[in-house]
Amino acid sequence: MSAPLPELTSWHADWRGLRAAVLGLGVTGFAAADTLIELGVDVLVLADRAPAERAHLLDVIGGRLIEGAEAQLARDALDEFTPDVLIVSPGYHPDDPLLVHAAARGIPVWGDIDLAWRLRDKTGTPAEWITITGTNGKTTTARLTTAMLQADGRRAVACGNIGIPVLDAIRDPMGYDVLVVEVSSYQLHWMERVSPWASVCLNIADDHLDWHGSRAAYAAAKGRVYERTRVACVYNLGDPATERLVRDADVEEGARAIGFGLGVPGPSDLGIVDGILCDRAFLEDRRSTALELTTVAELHAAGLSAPHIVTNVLAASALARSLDVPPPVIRDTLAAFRLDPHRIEVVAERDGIRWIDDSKATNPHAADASLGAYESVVWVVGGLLKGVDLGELIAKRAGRLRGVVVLGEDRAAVLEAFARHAPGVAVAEAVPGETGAVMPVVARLAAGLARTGDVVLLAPAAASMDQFNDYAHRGREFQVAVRELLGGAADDPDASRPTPGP
Ligand code: UMA
Repeated sequence: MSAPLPELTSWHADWRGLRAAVLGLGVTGFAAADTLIELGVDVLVLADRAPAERAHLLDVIGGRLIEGAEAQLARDALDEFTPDVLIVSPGYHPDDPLLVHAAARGIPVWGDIDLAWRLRDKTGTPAEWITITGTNGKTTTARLTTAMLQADGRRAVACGNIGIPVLDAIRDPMGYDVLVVEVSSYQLHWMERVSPWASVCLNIADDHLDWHGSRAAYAAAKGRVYERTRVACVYNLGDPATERLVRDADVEEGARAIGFGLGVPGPSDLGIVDGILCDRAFLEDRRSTALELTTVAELHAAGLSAPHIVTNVLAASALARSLDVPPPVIRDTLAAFRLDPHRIEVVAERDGIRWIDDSKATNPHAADASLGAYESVVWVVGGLLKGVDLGELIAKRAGRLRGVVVLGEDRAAVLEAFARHAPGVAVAEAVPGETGAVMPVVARLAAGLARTGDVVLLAPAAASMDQFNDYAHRGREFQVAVRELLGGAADDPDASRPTPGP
């Protein structure tokens, strides 16, 4: 018999003999099963579909698997197994029949992040956690924060929704000083124990409404990032909803609210004064002085000067400053930092037309930030809309649009939205060619619409899985099509990065 559930709050507790069901065999499910088996727990994995390689590995390490979409079968397996606890992968909807069944049986459900929090003392002194969420910019902010901490000599790793399960990070034999945890709204839904050093919700806009059911439920999930924060709740001065979430959160005594924004910072904020990024939060005399972090000109040179990226830089700086990373280290880190591919990546410039791949803009909020960085745009938009309406965004940005190329499965809805909200804008529909490839069609249509001085911007405001494997695949196909259309080498794209607005 293991220790009772409430006592299982340490790697070194007695987990042996516990019975745990794990839902899902993706990245998370496998990490959970592997961890629990290492602790001597009896593990049963349930998944509608299980990748063959992971299923094999699970078998090798001694886990059992029930695979299949047959709900009754899964329920019977669960009943027979009589688990003490169920660990759920983030992709499962809370209304999933198995979760409902488990709830009816009174089986406690834990998310993988909470399980990792319980086990964080494996290698001795646990790492401090920084938690990062928001509709957009999570990954960039997590990478920036991690780079700043590493440059200051800390052992830090970005993990969580970024692709490395936190359960893998806490099991690293060398141990870490800081875990920079990117958390999705799905993971936040199940998060009840984590007590981070610092936390941030970068922004909130409509996304994943099909999963959460409503805007309010989505915002509530995001707000959980601030719960139990110990030192700094970092929020976006340009997005009042994030400040409300801080105010509503139950934080530890002494935790401070730290704002960031593109304007002049007040005391306790980070912001910009005359092109200089300043910290007025983490210094003794914050009433009358400020610390210089870097300049907008230096960010421009590093390709980090689009307004939404500058806000990510400010958020990451706040998180790093909460852990005392010195301003010169932040400055040097930013100068050397490069964004991941498919994030406002300049693909080519020809005849005064810039072609930009922001395939990572998978929702209207991200596309809005991208559109806002350019004056005259041929916008490549569409894909899987995930229950989100583009009307508001189209109406807001119609004045910047030279033309539009619409792609994706949900084309009809997008075309209809343009007809209603931007009737004067030229719209072309990209129907896949005979080979099934859509991006060559997109590139041709966009070239037909663009004029000198324009930007052709792939910022689809939608998910990619209707026509591509993921956003990276979509971006790659776009880049290949653009280069083929323009025929070989394009001009030096480095000279043409966007500059931030006011
Ligand atoms: N499964 C089912 N039925 C379901 C759902 C899942 O059988 O209804 C099973 C299958 O076995 C499948 C597995 O669960 O193979 C997949 O589980 P999952 O969807 O929870 O995904 P993981 O592979 O565990 O990856 C998850 C995150 N994915 C999602 O939340 C959808 C990854 O974020 C994250 O990197 C990883 O955990 C480690 O923390 C990806 C993501 O797309 C990048 N996130 C969304 C986003 O950023 O918008 C939220």
